Amino acid sequence: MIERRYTYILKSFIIVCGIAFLITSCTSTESNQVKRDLSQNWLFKMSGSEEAPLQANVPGTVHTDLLTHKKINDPYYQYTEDSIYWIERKDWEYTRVLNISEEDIKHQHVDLAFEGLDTYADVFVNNQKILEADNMHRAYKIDIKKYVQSGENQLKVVFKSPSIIGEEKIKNYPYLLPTISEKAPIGKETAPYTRKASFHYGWDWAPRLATMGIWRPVYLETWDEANFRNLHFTLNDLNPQKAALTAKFEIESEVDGKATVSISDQNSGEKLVEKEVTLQKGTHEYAVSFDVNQPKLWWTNGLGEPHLYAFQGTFSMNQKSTQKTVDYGIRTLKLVREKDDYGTSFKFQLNGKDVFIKGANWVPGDVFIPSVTEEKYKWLIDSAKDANMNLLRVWGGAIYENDAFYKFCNENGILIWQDFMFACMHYPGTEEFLENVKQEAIQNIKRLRNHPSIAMWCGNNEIEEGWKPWQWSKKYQYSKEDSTQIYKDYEKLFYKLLPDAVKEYDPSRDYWASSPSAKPGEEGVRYIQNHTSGDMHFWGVWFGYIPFESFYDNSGRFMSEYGFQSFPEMKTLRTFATEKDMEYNSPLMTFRQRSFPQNHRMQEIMNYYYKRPKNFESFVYLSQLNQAEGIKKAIGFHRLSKPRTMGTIYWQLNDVWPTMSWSSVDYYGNWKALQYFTKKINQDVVVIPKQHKGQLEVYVVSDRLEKTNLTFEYVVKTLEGKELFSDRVELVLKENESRKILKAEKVSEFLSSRNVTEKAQNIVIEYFLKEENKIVFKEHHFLLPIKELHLENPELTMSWKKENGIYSVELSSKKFAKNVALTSNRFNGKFSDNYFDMLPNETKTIQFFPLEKEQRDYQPEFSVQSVWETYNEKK
Ligand code: BMA
Repeated sequence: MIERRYTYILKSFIIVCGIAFLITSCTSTESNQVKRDLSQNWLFKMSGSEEAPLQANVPGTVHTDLLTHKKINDPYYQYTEDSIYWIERKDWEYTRVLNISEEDIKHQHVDLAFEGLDTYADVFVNNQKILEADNMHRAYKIDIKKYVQSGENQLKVVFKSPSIIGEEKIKNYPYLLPTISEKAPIGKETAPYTRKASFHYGWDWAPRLATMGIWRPVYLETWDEANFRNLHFTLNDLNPQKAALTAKFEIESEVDGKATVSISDQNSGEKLVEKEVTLQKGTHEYAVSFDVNQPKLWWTNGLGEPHLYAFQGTFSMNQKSTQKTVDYGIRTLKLVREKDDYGTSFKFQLNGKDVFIKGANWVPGDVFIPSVTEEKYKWLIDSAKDANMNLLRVWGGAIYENDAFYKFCNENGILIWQDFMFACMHYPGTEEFLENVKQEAIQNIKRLRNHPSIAMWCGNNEIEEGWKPWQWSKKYQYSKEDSTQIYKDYEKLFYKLLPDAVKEYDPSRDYWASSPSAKPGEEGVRYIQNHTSGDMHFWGVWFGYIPFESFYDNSGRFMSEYGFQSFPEMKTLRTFATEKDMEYNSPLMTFRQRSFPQNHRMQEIMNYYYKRPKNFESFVYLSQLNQAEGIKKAIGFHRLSKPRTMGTIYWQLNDVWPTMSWSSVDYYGNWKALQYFTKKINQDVVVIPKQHKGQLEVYVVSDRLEKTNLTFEYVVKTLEGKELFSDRVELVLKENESRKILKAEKVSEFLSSRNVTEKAQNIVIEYFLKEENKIVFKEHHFLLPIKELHLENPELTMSWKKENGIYSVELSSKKFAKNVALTSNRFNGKFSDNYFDMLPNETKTIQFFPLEKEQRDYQPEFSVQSVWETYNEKK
């Protein structure tokens, strides 16, 4: 008995120190709250099935559990998606034995906690129902003390079909709610009624795989007298000498009594403050203020170090203590919307400085969210950082992300535009629905508000846009009354409930009702996105059949979405397609494409700029290059348009499954051409040529917060490498400046005024920025579409070696080579550079970084191509 007890205390001690809480050290005092992870030993089966239950993974999903037992084919392979639709029409049971010790039962509280249940889940302890969960975005905690006894107890979670329940809800609602993107006919679109990641019902980049499961950790927590529920830091005042902060301890207490709260800095070991507090029965907050001297600030990627303090809060009562540690960044951040020469600004000010935002929209790393490993989060956020981004937008049709996501963003200086989980549809306005959403909002605000990376909260994605410009009211033929009611319900949620929750639980952060919108709160005009106010989604280039140059006519104050699709590389395609599927418009590739302009759209725009590719492999390469060139034009134009435009985030960084899409990093983590182009165009000082409507302008742009001395140099050359003209200008750029440096009313005049008689087909202009005689930026510019250039066989050669665990690939070209691209044929990963031009007789060494470390000992295989090979057979 004594031995058992000792093992138990030891186990608890280890768990408290390591697993669930973010505790970085333990004091010698006992903890009042003991957590026990319950992710092991689960079994699952279809409800009503006679078959023996099978081992399940928790956190996990029904689909991935079925796959593990080979009960279904790979959901991402070919057409499997449709053949496994039946899974979401069934109910599923997850069970495990819950061992409760004599010691557990002695505690005043035995809480069963689910951090996430997807979605309609009835939870039973010893066959007594203790919970009916109906919101994937909420955590649930229930005191089960009265339902358990010492020894073995039965825990069961029954997941009910989200679409069958959804269809019931449709029947019970007075009218259909408008929605787009769900893969279901009108009348069967259930997403608006269910608080589940909307993209699970199908989206224009996602399959319909409406899974179920215990998708986040589950644990047991025993405690007595008092529970340290939440710790919240706020910054009250900041100057170079001192940051004045308040820490609020949320304590649930059974008793009135004395307790101590303290804050220490885990990095320096210094105790910053300690205070005795008088606890009152119930759940209350206890505040303690403290200062940090000579504070080190948190800065975004590119502007400085994202310094993090490890503040540990300790709550002690009756010789027992509980700790929580928070990685906290000291910074001020606000969204500035004030009248200016162009309308109303939309810019983020970090530590008092205007920051030009460069980033992308983020979707989950997998349809089956529990499958996203920490390594995958890290890889993707490192990819954002490497591409010189400083913001990701957590888009509203998916999930409030996992803690790992925020942690990596904090550490890498990546800001987050955090949507609430509402996108492209209207929602019920019932009391019940609103109360559910209120709890969801409060919980998620409280979970996320300490992260320095979170820049602001946004109510929804594209609902204001849907209501007016997309004319949902007409599409669903609502009566005047229903239409009025739907919009009233919209306002209740996005102009009252959510902003009130932000005001109460995270008052220092800004709230923006909908992305895009122009003037939230101003009756009558708020929904129309425009160029003078608010944020803007510009989709003309993909949906509107217009070329990339139209980005130049469509920039607003902050570009929060725009994009163009490409295919992922062949290695990725081969994971879901067979050789006979390898055509851009084959039945499989058409099935896979969920956006209405279809794969043809890629081909069509590609034809403006490139010669017809000789085969599918060349098409895939060109699709990526074409996407990269197009989005580069957009980013470049947004950047040179500062201070009118103060942010550019394209759609989308990553993928939820292997497919063709707007992403710049594919499902397996391989960088597409766009990611390499983004890395370059996002550098802090750049040259941006803009050639539009026959006119040429060249800009130098700096995102630095200090004055910069640069030399701008340009060289006009033939493709054979002969210099025809060169010039240079010394520059002193102000902080955050965009300066026009060259201009030609007519592109042809650019050459003639420099006495260049060579034909534009044979011309490349090289732009350089030099700082202290070092090249800090280099760019090629062609005056004609690439298909009109006089390219010759570059005779590329390649060899590779491995030294000290690093792969380097050596490349050489005999002639000018346009957009030389390396592909790793076996291993996923990224190169130090890719899709670059090579001058005649140039050699270049490129490194390859495989994604999975354990693959380092295998032999990779690389291949290389450039534009010339897309329409010529190699000789
Ligand atoms: C945006 C997003 C998504 C969508 C994407 C591509 O507007 O908000 O809803 O997937 O466009 O169409």
